[in-house]
Amino acid sequence: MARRYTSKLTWDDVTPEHLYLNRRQIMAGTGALLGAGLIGGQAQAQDLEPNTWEEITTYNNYYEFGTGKDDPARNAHTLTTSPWSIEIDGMVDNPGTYSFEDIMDGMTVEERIYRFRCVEAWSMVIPWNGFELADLLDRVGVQDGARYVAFETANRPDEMPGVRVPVLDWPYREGLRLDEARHPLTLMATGIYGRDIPNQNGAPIRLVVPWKYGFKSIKSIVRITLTDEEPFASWNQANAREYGFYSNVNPNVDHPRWSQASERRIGGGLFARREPTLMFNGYEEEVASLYEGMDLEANF
Ligand SMILES: Nc1nc2c(c(=O)[nH]1)N[C@H]1C(S)=C(S)[C@@H](COP(=O)(O)O)O[C@H]1N2
Ligand SMILES: [Mo]
Repeated sequence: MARRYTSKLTWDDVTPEHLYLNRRQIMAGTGALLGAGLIGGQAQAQDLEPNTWEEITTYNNYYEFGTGKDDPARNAHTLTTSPWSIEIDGMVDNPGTYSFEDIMDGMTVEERIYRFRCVEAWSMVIPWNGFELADLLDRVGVQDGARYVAFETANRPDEMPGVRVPVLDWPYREGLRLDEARHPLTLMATGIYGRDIPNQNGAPIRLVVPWKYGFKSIKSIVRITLTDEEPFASWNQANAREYGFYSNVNPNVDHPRWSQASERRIGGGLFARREPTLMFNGYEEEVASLYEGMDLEANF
């Protein structure tokens, strides 16, 4: 069901220009790409071939609906996503409970094809529809002194069979530093392939932070809090040795139990392949400056 804010932009209109150029280069044929320096571009272009709707919506992590990859697609239909509202509180000028419709009103919804990298070393490419989180933060007015943004997922035992099991300390919560939250790549997603986001992917609204491992991209958000303290983050709290607060994709820092140097692209059948994992999931040019001077092995 299309909503009135659904964008009519095409992929080429919104894909970051250097990625778009890589797409064009590969379509022009591989012969011209064999010079050193363009090989990386070629790999990036291949990475941006989107996964199918079927793959994106049937292979999920959403522990509120079970821990199996196929559990969310089977179980998440019980989640009521309309009406929906988000409580925005903490260090903001205009705290309050905002309906989904209020939030969407006047927002510029774009289509963005992002690489997605799960900490479990699989990946997809997903065409999201969404707006920049920075636009929402500007609307509510972030107060001086705020340094972090905390997010919370709905916690509904009646609708979410998974929260009756203490796999995590529910509700699912995540956090970003304010500059990460304000980065133009950070999206509040409401759609996939131009359709409303399906429940298993985090309906009606979820975060997408493409340079971080998938678990930072929290689903079905009901609360956003501006704070001056590092927020509670579910996986970090569950196992701080394995999951850091930052969780930036980094092929040089292994998970204690497996390598992060490569990833398995979901789908593709006969063409299924492992690909090298890129620093910051391929968004290094855009986001590396956020972490200048930080030890990324200590702050993983
Ligand atoms: N509320 C909530 N958000 C969540 C999760 C979850 O279990 N609960 N799983 C995370 C993990 S580990 C991943 S890999 C992504 C998966 O997003 P997708 O199913 O849309 O691909 O969602 C993230 N957001
Ligand atoms: Mo994940």
